[in-house]
Amino acid sequence: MENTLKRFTVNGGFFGRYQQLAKDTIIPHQEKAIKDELAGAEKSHAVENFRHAAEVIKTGKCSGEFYGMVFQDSDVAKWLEAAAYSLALFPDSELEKRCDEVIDLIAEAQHDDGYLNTYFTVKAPEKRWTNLAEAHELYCAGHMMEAAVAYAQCTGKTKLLDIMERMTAHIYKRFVTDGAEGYPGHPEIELALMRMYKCTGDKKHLELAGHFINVRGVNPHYFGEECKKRDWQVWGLDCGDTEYAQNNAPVRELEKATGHSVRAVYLYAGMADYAAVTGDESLVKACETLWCNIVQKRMYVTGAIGSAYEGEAFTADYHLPNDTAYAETCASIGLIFFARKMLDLQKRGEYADIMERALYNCVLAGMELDGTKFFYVNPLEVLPGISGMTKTHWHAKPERPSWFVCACCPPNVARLLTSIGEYAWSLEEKEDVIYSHLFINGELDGKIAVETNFPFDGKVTYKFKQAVNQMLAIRLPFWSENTQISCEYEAKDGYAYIKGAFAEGDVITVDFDMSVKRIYADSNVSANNGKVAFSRGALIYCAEGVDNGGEILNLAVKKNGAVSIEDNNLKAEGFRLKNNGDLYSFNSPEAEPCTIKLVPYYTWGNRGLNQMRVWIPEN
Ligand code: FUB
Ligand code: ZN
Repeated sequence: MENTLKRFTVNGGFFGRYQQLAKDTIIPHQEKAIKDELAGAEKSHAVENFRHAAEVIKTGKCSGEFYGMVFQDSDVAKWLEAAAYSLALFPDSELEKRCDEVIDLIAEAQHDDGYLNTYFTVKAPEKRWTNLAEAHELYCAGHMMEAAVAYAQCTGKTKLLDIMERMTAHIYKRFVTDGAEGYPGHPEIELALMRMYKCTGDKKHLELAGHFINVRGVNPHYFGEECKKRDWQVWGLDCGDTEYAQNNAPVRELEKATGHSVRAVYLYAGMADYAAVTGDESLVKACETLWCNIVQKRMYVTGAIGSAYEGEAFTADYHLPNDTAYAETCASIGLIFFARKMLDLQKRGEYADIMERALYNCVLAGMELDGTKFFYVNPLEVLPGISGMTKTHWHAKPERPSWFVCACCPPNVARLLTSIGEYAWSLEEKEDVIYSHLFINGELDGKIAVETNFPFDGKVTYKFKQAVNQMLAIRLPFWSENTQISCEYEAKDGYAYIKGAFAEGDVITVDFDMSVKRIYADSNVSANNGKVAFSRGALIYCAEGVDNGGEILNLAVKKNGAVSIEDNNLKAEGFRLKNNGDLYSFNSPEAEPCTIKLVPYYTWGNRGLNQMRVWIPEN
């Protein structure tokens, strides 16, 4: 990982559009948001908080107030990280200057002892490190570490990295040298420290990542004990709920993905990364167990995770309600991080399959196609008048806002899209194999050009512009039951291994089977019994009211009926049930034949307030 950032250039195609959009629209939009320049949007104050903290450091006083979530700093960090990747893709001296100015401000907000956090500096200086359960100090530090690594790698500038090395040293002293008890309420720093370690080579960063992973859950009552020692709270979290906080047991003993879903997958990504670097077998086993629990029992067909608003959390195996789903965008991004780290551990196509599923469906649906509006929650069924309105469904908004009070998701999408090359390839020089996980138009090292119109077309061409001596392993996605490859290969664990050496001018053509698939859920998923979902390649489809006479609840798909493809949309034979007028009746409703139009799920909600459904009854 982290070696494809500058080595793979996305050229046009599906993600080329998204990366251009990131540069032209998403990053400027989010910069305006964190600088409170976005008219009509939720106030952020995130950059202003750093200005206030800098004033405190300079004068000991503050003329303003901290505003926002306790983790507001992380919005600035994630924006900076996305901007760093964008600068690597599209050099832009003006953007770089503005990033440098934000970094200067961050430097001014840092204490002499390395501590950095605007909430505590401005609002509660005497309360540092007293509320690990709720107050996100380690989470914010982790995000800023990730931004620092990205900024150094993309621009060569190390000022933010120096800042975060000092903050890391501060944290190391507290938790390792001085032996303070505790671990992060919201995991994130584990994966960030792994990035710090890989970037700086400083073994203390690795040791600190290992420390937080190893101590977690050894004392499952830590947050409860901490809570009793303090007289303040952020929002009154139940610190005894150890499943919510993934500290119910030492991490190697965890068997189910529980609690807050973003916290969970960030933790697992950190664990997998640490295991890949250290070769810790018991940790690998735990990661495999947790992975299987998620993808076999707790994941939506869109790659979304987290079934409940309450706690933004996983609930129980097979509990996957469609209309009340939480399915936070960040959680699917975290699942992608986890998948990518599992690929570092083991080259198994199933990890990349899930990465692809979460990316092309839940994550992309998290953003309006024009890049200026975002979903936090990504339900699989939406009914205006109920969704976003009733108490049970208020979280499941039918339309995307331009910013949020809690704005974790939008900059997370921005940093993922701008660093997509990291997820498309593994370049493992030692093993002599180049792995192609995702099918994205672009050029690797100026040596291999990938041409494709994926995800709409199943043809992918690998053209060798120079001689390549490594083996090429191309993922064989689970959805393609009949893949044609223009040369000999050996299939293993979901990859087609093609022997090098390749000469300049060599071309490999891959044709994936893009036939439409009907998907049925395990009958334990009560929400989906008797229903069908549709996919074509990586894309999951949904029905929207705007294409189907406004009303889609009364539609049913015909069993074994025809399905055709038109302009990347689907048309399925079906029925519309006639309403017989009574709430309950002894008469079975009449069914009129009709055609049901289905569009890719990631495009839903771009044409006004609208009903939407992924799982449709089948008769
Ligand atoms: O707590 C920080 C972030 O805010 C979480 O990851 C999201 O779920 C949201 O609660
Ligand atoms: Zn989020």
